[in-house]
Amino acid sequence: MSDDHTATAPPTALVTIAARPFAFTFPPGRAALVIIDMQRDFIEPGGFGASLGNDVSRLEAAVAPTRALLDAWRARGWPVVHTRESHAPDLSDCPPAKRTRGNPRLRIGDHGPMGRLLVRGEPGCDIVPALAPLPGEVVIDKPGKGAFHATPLQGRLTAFDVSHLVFAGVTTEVCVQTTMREANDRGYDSLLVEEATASYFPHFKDSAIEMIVAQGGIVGWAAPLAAVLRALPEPAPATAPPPPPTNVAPSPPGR
Ligand code: TIU
Repeated sequence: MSDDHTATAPPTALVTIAARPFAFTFPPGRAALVIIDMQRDFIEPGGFGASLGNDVSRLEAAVAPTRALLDAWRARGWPVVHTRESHAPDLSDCPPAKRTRGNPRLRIGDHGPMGRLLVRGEPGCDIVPALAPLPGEVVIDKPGKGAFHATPLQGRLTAFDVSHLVFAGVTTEVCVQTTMREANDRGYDSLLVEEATASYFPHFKDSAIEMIVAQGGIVGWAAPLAAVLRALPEPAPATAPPPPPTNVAPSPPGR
């Protein structure tokens, strides 16, 4: 037995995050990081969020913490899912009730400074550069607020053999909370990382987190970023290059 209590835990040990309302525990690799709608249309001026009259500068604070999570998941080779709230160019997947509600400056599909609002392929629909998906990462285009509605998300999670979801993204009380509720009803345990989510209304963010963790985690868990990062096992070392063959004599110097 070793006396070295700082030794790295074996890779099969459960990950245990100090969270509310109690510890969030998952087998390594079986928690997907789900990043909700970190799109220019919500975070930058001139997009969909601004068209609704919101102060979009409030969302920027979630970008760097989300990047820290993304780096941590990528370093461990764990599953990452990005979502985009988006519609087909002909808006065939946008219910009229969604497009016509209220009195925004611009509606979904209208032309703004970053292209047509919330339309796939337009610059505003892209994920912000700091969080751009890497080739091979799952990107789910979702016509609703929830990421399970009318998307292949559940099948992709099943293919990853995922049992737990760790959430980041915007906005806390709209697309993040809706997706966490959908996930809860589908049997996933979900954790929201507090600094990695934001709302145009800070008190809505706080209230949404309280709603999620209340009643013994009626929807899920919440934890600060530091508690998540602290709990993760060390990433596996990069695969070393193969050693040089030993049965070949080295060339003499000067040849
Ligand atoms: N308006 C608002 O707060 N959110 C959305 O419309 N979509 C997402 O939350 N992604």
